[in-house]
Amino acid sequence: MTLEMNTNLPTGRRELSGSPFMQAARGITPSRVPVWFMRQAGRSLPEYRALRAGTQMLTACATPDLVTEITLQPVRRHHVDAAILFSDIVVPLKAAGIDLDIVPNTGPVIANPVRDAAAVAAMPDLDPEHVRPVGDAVRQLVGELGDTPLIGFAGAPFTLASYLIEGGPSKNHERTKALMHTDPDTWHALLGKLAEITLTFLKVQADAGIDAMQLFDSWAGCLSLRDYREFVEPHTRFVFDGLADVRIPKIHFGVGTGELLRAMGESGADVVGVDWRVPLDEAVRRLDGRGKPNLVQGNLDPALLFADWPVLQREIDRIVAEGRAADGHIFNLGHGVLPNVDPTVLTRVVEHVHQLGA
Ligand code: 1CP
Repeated sequence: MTLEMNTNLPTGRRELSGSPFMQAARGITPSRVPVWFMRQAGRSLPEYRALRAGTQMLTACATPDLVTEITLQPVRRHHVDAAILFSDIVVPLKAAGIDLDIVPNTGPVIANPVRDAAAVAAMPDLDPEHVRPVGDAVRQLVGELGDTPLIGFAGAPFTLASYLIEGGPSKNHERTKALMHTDPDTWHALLGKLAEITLTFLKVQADAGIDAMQLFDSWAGCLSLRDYREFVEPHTRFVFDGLADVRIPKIHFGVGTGELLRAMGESGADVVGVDWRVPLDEAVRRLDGRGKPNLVQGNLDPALLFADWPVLQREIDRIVAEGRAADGHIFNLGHGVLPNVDPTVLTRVVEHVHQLGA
């Protein structure tokens, strides 16, 4: 089954009909199984560490030449089937005027966490002008990528809310869940604002020419299905609904989302990212019957990149075989590349997936 809605490309966008990534993301049998890696740019690459030396993460994200070069590095090195824009999920929050920083070895840290109705009311909106450097980087990249598609991305409202409420990375998301249940009005007001910011950020990238997009709800897997449906899904759906006219493949991903796969697959995305906990054929069973193709992305455990090659090869073979249950499979990890992985292993994974054929 093909995703007809995605074959009507807006004028001006690159066609890329021969790209295995675009084919699989549209439910068309690709010439080979496409592969890219979440966090393929970044600390696993010595050329990235050299380029980033002395430049703050958020400064790098606002410098189009740096974004372009860092985005291209893993494409040149690993011959992956897609590039992902080098940026971060907190970039639009910072650009809107929220006081935050990305602290090395920690992650995003928010100066004034958002924990009550007054703080939500005071939150700024995102003007597309605020993220102009991101659009500039996308325009530069589509000119340099040749036949390789560019994936844009954003953080989903829930995952962004967790950083804003907790003030930084969190293991248990306790303040987030407490606010959600104690003060649902404030919760929905916050997620509504974040959904607007996310939509604006993705529209800027779409207008600049990205070929696909991924909405990261990395931490949604900490929620029950009931809470996800009530407190999160309407806001995620608002984002996808707002992009309905942007006819490029939309991927939706989170970690530990086995119980949520169906709901995530009903929120407006075309492709569902799966972590390593659920085999892809089982993920397809959970998604099936939505009246649209079952398109999946994943799901090699990033820790297994540290295993011996024969072990890793068996895992790749298993995942590609299980992926054949889907109408389209994009090979990826089940979460991001870990920083101290040997990058030559990543190149070898790409070669092996490509050798396995269509
Ligand atoms: O190559 C690529 O994949 C693009 C780069 C990329 C992406 C897709 C970065 C660069 N960040 C992201 C998205 C992102 N950022 C997510 C969603 C993806 C995921 O689940 O991994 C999340 C949750 C964040 C938040 C974030 N930013 C963290 C995680 C903290 C936590 O809660 O555990 C961290 C460490 C950052 C900083 C960051 N983002 C990116 C890089 C290369 C870095 C490290 C920079 C530095 O420390 O200087």
